[in-house]
Amino acid sequence: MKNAEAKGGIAPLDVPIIDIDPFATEFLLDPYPNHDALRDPGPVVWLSQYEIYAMARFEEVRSALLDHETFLSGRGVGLSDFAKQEPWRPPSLLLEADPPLHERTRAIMQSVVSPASLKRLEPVWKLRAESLADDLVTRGRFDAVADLSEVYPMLVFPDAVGLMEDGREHLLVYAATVFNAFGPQNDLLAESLVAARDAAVWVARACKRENLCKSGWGMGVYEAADSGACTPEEAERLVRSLLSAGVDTTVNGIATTIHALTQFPDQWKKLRDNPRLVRRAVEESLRWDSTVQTFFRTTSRDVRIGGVVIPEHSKVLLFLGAANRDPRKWDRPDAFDIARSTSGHVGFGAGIHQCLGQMIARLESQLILTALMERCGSIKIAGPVRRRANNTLHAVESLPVVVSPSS
Ligand code: QZP
Repeated sequence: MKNAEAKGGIAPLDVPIIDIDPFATEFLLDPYPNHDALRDPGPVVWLSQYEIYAMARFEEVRSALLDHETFLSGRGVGLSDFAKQEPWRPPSLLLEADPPLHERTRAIMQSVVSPASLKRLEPVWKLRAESLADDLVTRGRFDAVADLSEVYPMLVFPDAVGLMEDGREHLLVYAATVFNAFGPQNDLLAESLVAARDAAVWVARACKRENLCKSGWGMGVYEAADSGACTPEEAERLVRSLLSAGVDTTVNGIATTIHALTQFPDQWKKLRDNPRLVRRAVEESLRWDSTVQTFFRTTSRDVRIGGVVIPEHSKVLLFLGAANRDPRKWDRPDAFDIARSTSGHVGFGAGIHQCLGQMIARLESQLILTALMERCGSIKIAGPVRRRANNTLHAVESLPVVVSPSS
């Protein structure tokens, strides 16, 4: 048994048993060849390596996400069951919480990260996207990760939160650990925890009221505490959520969108012919290669799915990335098609925990992609594409490209 943490028990009789390890490096680098083996045997499968249940079909994944009373988040959304094991950091009051706590914290965050605040930020974010795209097109050849997807979110998001300037480079190291920690205690997590020691200290400091500037989202959370919506300690933890969730996700989402467009040049052309498709391109990228590939829930009761009863207190692994390519739901699921309807995709999750920052993610992605496509006639892969293994994110490490200026 690989996991000391899940202790799901012996294999149930009525569930297809799969011995694939979805947290093995080869799987993490390229999950797609394995998805049929997870989806086809049935709506629920048993992963023998971790002794847990899993679901990879669209219908069941989406239904589980919508049923937050049966599929709990409060015992952690990773493999580790907080009821049995101490979490690596104090639990998130948002992600790793159930109602009624979650209702209160979610409302606070939604009032802070508001559409109005995004509208105010948009003009500056647009200028920064345009100036970065100007530089990149002048260079002609660049790495769409190191020079673009890791750069643009860092040019806009930390300022919007109101973070101190010094040490912002810790954000990506910290987030990589947050996402590795949803998986098992494998080498990836162990190495990540060591690498992130300084980053965790920095993040803790950055979340303090005295280190946030007056007019950012971070201070907005403390002001909610001032008006009685939460305690100052809760505010600090909620600011940590912004730092945990807000950078690595968009970094990899933007890289993936560019990766997709380089692999499907007809779609790049279609986008340039009709720039209004940029919204759809971003959404289709999330469906086609979901940044967040997996998440867990814990059952609050015995629940019947298909012919299977998952017992109460079971960890269940949800394959968002597999659901988003389920042929039972999507026509030509493996085709990246920016004109298709992606309605219902679970790339941002679904239900009460659906991505709080999705409007931020969309805005960043759309602005940088628009700036790029306005300036580049073509964009082509110009070297080896490297993936970065992460227990949750389908991450890109290097994406060398060459662009031609638009004529
Ligand atoms: C990470 C937190 C895709 C999500 C799991 C990203 C995420 C959301 C929230 C937090 C962390 O609240 O710390």
